[in-house]
Amino acid sequence: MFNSSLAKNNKVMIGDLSLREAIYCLMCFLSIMIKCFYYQFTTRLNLRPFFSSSNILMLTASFGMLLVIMGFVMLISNKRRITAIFICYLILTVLLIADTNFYRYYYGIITIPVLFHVNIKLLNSVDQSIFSLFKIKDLIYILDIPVMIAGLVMINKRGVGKLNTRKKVLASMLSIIVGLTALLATSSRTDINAFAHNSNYVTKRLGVLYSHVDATKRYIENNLFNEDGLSEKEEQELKEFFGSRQKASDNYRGIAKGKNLIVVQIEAMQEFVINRRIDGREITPNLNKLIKQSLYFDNIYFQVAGGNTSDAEFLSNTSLYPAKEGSVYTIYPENFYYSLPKAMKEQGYTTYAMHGFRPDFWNRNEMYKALGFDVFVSEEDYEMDDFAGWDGTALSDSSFFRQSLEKIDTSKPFYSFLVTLSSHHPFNYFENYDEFDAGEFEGTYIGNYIKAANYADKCLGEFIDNLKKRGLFDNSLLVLYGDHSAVPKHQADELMEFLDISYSETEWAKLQKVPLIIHYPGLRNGEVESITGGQIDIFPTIANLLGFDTPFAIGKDLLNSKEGYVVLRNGSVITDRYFYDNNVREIFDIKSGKPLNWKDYMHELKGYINELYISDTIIEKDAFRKE
Ligand code: GP9
Ligand code: MN
Repeated sequence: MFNSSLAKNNKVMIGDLSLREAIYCLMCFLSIMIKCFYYQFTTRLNLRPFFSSSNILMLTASFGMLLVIMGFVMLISNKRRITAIFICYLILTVLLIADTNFYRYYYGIITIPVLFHVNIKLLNSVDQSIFSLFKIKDLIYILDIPVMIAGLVMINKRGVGKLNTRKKVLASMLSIIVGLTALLATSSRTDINAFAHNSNYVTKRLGVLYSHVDATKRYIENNLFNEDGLSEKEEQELKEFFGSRQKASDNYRGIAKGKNLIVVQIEAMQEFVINRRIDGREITPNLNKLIKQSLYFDNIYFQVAGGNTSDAEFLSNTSLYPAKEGSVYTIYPENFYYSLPKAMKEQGYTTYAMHGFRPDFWNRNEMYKALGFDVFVSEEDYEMDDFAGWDGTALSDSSFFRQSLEKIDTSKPFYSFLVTLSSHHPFNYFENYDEFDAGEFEGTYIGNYIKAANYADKCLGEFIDNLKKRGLFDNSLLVLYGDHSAVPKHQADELMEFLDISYSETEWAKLQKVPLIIHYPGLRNGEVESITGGQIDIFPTIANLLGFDTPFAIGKDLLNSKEGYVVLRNGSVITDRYFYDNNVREIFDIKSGKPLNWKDYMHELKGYINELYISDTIIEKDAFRKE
């Protein structure tokens, strides 16, 4: 279509398109290609050298995707064609901006399940967090918009070339066929399904545009074409899975039987701040003190996905994995779950979920019912008398802990699940907090985080003192853990500098840990247990200490397991021996970081990753529901 050049009505023509129109299409095309390229590298999904074979594969697939999209636009009427191209360019630009910010916080692309909570999650309370992720260099996304608008106005004024229907269909088909060929050629070289499906792997290999298509395809397959209810095969698989679980020993069984259970999930508390000092000052003096009197697990990974805080709550209260995409709290609040609160209730405990924020956030009001909590104490029940963290309007952890203890009926056995909030990303609130001096890191992202962690630690100290005053400290099983990361990957350099280590994927993976502290008199208090585990192991570990079984937990009892391992939601696996990175399908020695031959571990890995499949089946098919 671009082969002959002649003048018609004072316009330079290329075939039947005006030269201006052709240049405009090309500019839109190139602009989106550059933005896609920028996305892949700013998210660190793709790494230098820019034109390595895997990056060329990704670029070819992105090129193919754009040709397919353009092919469809070509079919639009002559009058509207150029406007349609502009709209298409604009939608893709907005999508890429949204994808970039979303990725920096959630490590994934925006998918249909994610859109389920877009109204609450992205547009309301976390505005501050989301905008803080925008970087000056991201202006690359919008700088050309005025030029494109000017071009659109000019071309529309001067008139466009007229393609007859036959030529339009031909041009469209040509574009689609070339695009699909490029896509097929690249996707056939990418084994998307090997092991757990991982959207980031698809994004890395075939580009962000194609990964949206892939995610939507999967969503439709899973939701429209999947039969409801368990198939016989799936039922058998679940039976085999749960039937084959065996404990290695029976240590500490029932040591805290009949005692209260207090679980605190600490916002963004990562393991690396524990026992760390800046110029001699402890970042978390109260937690460090508690650790000396407790059993401390220092090798516990967070396993959250699109549901972030709510996923951590789900992991520790059900010992299932969070949903593949989006938040299980938002998508599956009507399922039947075997849960920690239900198990406690069966034993006569009153169960409380406590969080000083809006009850509808993360759909907690619905989900806490499904998990079986008797009482949900939310922002509506607290007196909003003190504020700290986030955007300055959230109830402070200090007030939250103080008021929470007043709301628990301690005359009867209880399980209280407390979820803190003050140390929430982006931590700017603590920039001027002068109770902790972050030294050379003052004013930096890490410095602000450390101050937030120090504030959270101070409130935890007050809480523990209060428990002691009320005689609850030695009379309760106390469990504390962090919910998820505080430092997104795009800030990895700052963290590495702070910790004085050099970056590698294995080192980064090893930093994705949260502290897990268990306190009860008679435990191995003062000891550090380094078995590899995750938040999914919290429920079975607690159950053992309280003296009951968890026949439907996927996690393991950390006090009675031989080998440590954790499966992350993206299909990566970390064990006491190695790190399998499912984003690149490579395996490394956990200590030295040296590459290993992953084929030697294939069988073992398949067994671990099967847990994701089992959990997804349970959740997607509501498999525990009896009726
Ligand atoms: C809000 C809080 C924050 O209630 O739990 O959630 P997050 O943004 O960390 O997922
Ligand atoms: Mn959180």
